[in-house]
Parts: sequence; C-alpha cells; structure tokens
Amino acid sequence: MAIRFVTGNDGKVREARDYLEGIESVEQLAYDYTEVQSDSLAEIATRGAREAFEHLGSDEPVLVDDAGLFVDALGGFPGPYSSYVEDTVGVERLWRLAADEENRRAQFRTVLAYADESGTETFEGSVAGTLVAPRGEGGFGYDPIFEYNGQTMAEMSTEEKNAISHRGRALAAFAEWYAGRDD
Ligand code: ITT
Ligand code: NA
Repeated sequence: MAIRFVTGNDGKVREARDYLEGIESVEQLAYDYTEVQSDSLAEIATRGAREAFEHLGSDEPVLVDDAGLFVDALGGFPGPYSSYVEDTVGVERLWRLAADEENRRAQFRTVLAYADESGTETFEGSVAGTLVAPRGEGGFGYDPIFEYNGQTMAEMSTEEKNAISHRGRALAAFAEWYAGRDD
C-alpha cells in the first residue's frame, strides 16, 4: 500500500523515495496540517500525522516529517522555527550569524511520524556537523551551509546524503519497523 507523504517539500520526498525504493511507493500529498506551536519536533510531527490521516480518510497510511537545524552557539536556534527562519532571514544570513561564533557546531534533527488506522509511530534521526559558507548545488534548505566529513550536504548525491543524514537515519529506523510490523 502506497504511503502518502504529507509535505510541501519536494526534497524530503526525493530522499524518502530514494531510500524506500523497493520497499514501498511514496506519493507526495500537499495537505496543510496544523503546525502546533511546540519546541518538540516529535509533537509537531505526531499531531500533524494524526490530523492528516483522520482528515484525508481512506486507509492509506500517512507520513509527516518535521525537521530543524540546531546551532550550538545560538542555543539551538532556529530549531523548530527553521522553516520560518529560512523564509524570513534566509540561509545566507543564518550562516553569517554563525560565522561570528567560534563554535560552529550544529545538528540536523528530524522526526518522521507514520499514522495508520492502528496508531502513530515516530522515528528520529540526527546528524552533527559544522556550519560553513554556502557550497554546492544539490539538496535543499540549509544543506549548502552544513558540512559533514568535508562535504556540504548540497555537495552530496541524494544517496550519499541519505547514508549519513538525519532523515536517512530516521528512514532506516522506519524501514526496519515497517518491514517487521504485522498486518
Ligand atoms: P513541510 O513542513 O511541508 O514538510 P518544510 O520545508 O516546511 O516542509 P520543515 O518544517 O520540517 O519542512 O523544515 C524545517 C526547515 O528545515 C525548512 O527550512 C527546511 O528547508 C529545512 N530542512 C529540513 N530538512 C532539511 C535537510 O535535510 N537539509 C536542509 N534543510 C532542511
Ligand atoms: Na513545515
């Protein structure tokens, strides 16, 4: 049964399709679930997946992904507000904020929430890296300023990014659970 990935972000869908190829097909669905005000990616993703599943009807499961960039020297900012900050401040100016700091460590985190008629499950992934001046044409969002092992995520192929990224790790946990569930 196809999984409906509820997101407006094509990059997330490309990564999920690449990872889940041969396991399950992924359809992108634009439904604007309520993004609750919360510091917790898990809470945002869980409530979003539940709401989307109930609202959309049919028995096809849904997947929601709530992600953020957490900059150590900025107290974890922009974190759960990463989407808003990308749209307002932008990636380049966030880099300039971090460039003033000695400590340029940051983490990407994501929570995938899967909802079907039997409930909701969450899968988390994170990756630690270093913020750098923008490089690379691939990926999306903050990828050009996030360096891992000498490469920015925008310099990686989808497959390379999935092998080390927050989303790749969450997709790995999801795929393992999905293969073993009984229905
Ligand atoms: P949906 O909510 O519709 O899924 P979104 O892009 O708003 O799409 P998020 O709220 O989860 O998704 O994303 C938070 C921000 O973090 C947003 O600016 C993304 O571009 C960025 N982001 C998420 N995952 C990323 C990744 O793997 N690499 C770079 N930036 C990422
Ligand atoms: Na969002």
